[in-house]
Amino acid sequence: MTDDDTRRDDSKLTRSKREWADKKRFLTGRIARPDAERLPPGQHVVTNWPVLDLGNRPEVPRETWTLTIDGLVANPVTLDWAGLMALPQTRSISDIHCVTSWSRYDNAWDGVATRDLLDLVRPLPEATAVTLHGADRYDTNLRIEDFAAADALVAHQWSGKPLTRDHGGPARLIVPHLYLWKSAKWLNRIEFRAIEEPGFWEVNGYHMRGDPWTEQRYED
Ligand SMILES: Nc1nc2c(c(=O)[nH]1)N[C@H]1C(S)=C(S)[C@@H](COP(=O)(O)O)O[C@H]1N2
Ligand SMILES: [Mo]
Repeated sequence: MTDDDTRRDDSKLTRSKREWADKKRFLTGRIARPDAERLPPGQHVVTNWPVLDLGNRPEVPRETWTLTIDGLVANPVTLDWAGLMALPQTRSISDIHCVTSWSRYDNAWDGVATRDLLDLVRPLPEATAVTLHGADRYDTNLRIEDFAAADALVAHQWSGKPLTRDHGGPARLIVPHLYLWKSAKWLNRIEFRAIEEPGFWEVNGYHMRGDPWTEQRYED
């Protein structure tokens, strides 16, 4: 990357951040946590990476993969693989917390930050939520400010290698600050909505938001 490129990226990021600050949107109120408080309540650390899903793991080749971003946005798009790769690429290291009680530290993700996707599609003012759709017909809901978290991304690599089919490759969502069921695998559609509609697990009793720090596991 040349100095010119660096400057251009910085100014673009600065511009987006200023716009969000102006709109007072996407403020998640997260604070940095000391290492001793790294593990949310009721969780234990694993070093393997369990596979969890509905059992139907679709084979989606990169050649035919698409991601549609539509609903309440000014500029709906359907990206193919080249289109995803042409967007700014982000590396982000984060912990995973699964509602079934395991956490896995220091996962290195490469992909496209959800903030860069927001810049591209420009949600309309009435958009307050997104539904994420997987190619296995799974879906899950997020508030727009959770989707827009600084470390959330559409990930296509884990530990520097292409994301495997079992873990949702070629591309999945990663929203590190919520339980992992929010992170849709085999992601093929992001739908912006005015009203937050519960997804697959949310209809089946899981919490609408899923914050591990306050143990939002199931709705009462
Ligand atoms: N498309 C899709 N995404 C999904 C699921 C699924 O069944 N289908 N399961 C969710 C659940 S419940 C969990 S715990 C995580 C598991 O991700 P992993 O298999 O990579 O650990 O994926 C989430 N994303
Ligand atoms: Mo899960």
